[in-house]
Amino acid sequence: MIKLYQFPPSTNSRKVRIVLIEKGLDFQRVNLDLAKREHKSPDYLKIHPFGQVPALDDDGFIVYDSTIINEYLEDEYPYPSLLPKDSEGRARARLMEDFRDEHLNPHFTTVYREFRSKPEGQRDQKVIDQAKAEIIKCFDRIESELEGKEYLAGSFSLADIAFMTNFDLLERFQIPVDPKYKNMRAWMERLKARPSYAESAS
Ligand SMILES: N[C@@H](CCC(=O)N[C@@H](CS)C(=O)NCC(=O)O)C(=O)O
Repeated sequence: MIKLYQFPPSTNSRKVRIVLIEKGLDFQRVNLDLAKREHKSPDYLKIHPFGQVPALDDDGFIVYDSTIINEYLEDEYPYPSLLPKDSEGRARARLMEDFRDEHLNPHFTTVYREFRSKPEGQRDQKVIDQAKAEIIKCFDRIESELEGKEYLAGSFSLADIAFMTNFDLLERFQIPVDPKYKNMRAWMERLKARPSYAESAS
């Protein structure tokens, strides 16, 4: 039995949910409430030594960190494949996933924290605006990476899945994707139409 330790709104938890759904794997969701600091309990720290979500228990084998979990799932359950076959394509997928993890998602976390921890009126608008500007800067790279392609690494992959987890937040935080980003907008629609997008919402 696969168990996913997760916080439903966490984008990194959703990264793993989408992969499990795309691979048709049955799994049990074990929800932790970050607001109640359940991810720092002594029992959970035995599963994830840094007290973060997600973590995965596959029949007693425990692995944590969304990127490492998804690589594990790809190795252990290779069909359908979520990485290209060739080394160049695999490297490109991993580079784009890293771009989302390290250069895009942290700005969403900044905005999310302002929204979650403070009532409207007490939020630091300068911090929010700066983070939104950094998010919009990332669109140029996404747009050019998609030139002549349906997906970031050619075929649908772990790279696209990483970005899918942020689409809801673009709407929630009112960050428009300008019509000039034609490739990106078409790619977003393609990804949102996948059953795993709606099924992974929580
Ligand atoms: N690199 C890790 C990052 C995990 C992470 O930042 N998780 C957040 C939720 S999306 C979390 O657990 N935050 C609570 C904390 O760090 O105390 C991954 O991809 O799994």
